[in-house]
Amino acid sequence: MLLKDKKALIFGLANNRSIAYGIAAAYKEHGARLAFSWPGEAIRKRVLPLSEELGGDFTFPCDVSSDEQIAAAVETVQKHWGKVDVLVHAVAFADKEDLGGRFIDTTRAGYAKALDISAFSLGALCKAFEGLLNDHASVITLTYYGADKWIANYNVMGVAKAALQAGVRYLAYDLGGRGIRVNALSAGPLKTLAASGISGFSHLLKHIERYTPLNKNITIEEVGNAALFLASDLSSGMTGEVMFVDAGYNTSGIQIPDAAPN
Ligand code: NAD
Ligand code: 0WE
Repeated sequence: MLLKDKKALIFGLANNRSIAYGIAAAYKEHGARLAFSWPGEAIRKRVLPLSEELGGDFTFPCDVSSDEQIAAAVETVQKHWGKVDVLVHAVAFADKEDLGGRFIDTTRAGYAKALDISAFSLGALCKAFEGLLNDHASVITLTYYGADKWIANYNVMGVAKAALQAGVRYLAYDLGGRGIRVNALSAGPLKTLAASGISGFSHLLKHIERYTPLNKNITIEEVGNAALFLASDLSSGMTGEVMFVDAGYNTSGIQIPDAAPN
């Protein structure tokens, strides 16, 4: 029981394939209490039964692009729980047309929206919930390798993830005084809602299976277990870090199709 009676706020649950679902399931297994946000009515309908299934204490509205909704969420969480031990940020969004074609064609509005929802929101949540976070609380966000290297079609999301990862380091410094830790998990590609309709996604999955040291794609359970480590005191010496759960893909240099098998 790594999180017995710890209160974990989860932003970014959409369905049972969500990374947030894998994380919540791992936390529940280790005794945590859970609460889930939803950004609008459509997702609320999906989140309610999932929260029920995972034994969540309550759900609450929170579109992270709204200061008012973030402020209202703080009120709600304060009312239900008072304090928070773990905050999981598993939220990203870019307009569909900005996840294909040339990065150079990203509009000012599209760029601002992607960076607002996917990167600025982490700091906004940290600031809003700072007063509710217990000493030694843990904040965890999700990122992707497209922050570090160009990946075809990831485009403005890569720029948003680079900003998110830099933000993790600054937030870790800001919040470190009370022992609050802020870390990111860089997950390999997963077929979630956020990956649906991305052109070339199946190709990406096949490529990973062929070229990662582990010759496989990762699962949301594996991300959940890494997020469990980051939420627990097992990781008390780590903050500002970006940790990979990618079957080793990021450690590779050039890939050769018919090289000797490992
Ligand atoms: P998902 O679609 O299940 O989750 C994305 C969540 O973001 C959804 O719950 C959605 O409601 C929420 N969201 C979008 N706009 C929002 C807003 N304005 N306010 C509040 N919530 C909003 O997909 P996922 O793959 O589980 O994504 C979770 C995180 O993991 C994202 O940050 C994503 O970038 C990251 N990630 C995904 C992969 C992958 O391949 N799927 C890989 C690495 C990192
Ligand atoms: O971070 C992501 C995806 C985030 C995402 C997905 C969508 C799809 C639906 C953000 N905004 C939207 N907007 C929508 O309208 N991933 C890491 C998954 C992903 O997305 C890709 C990838 C991978 C991997 C896009 C292109 C190439 C690879």
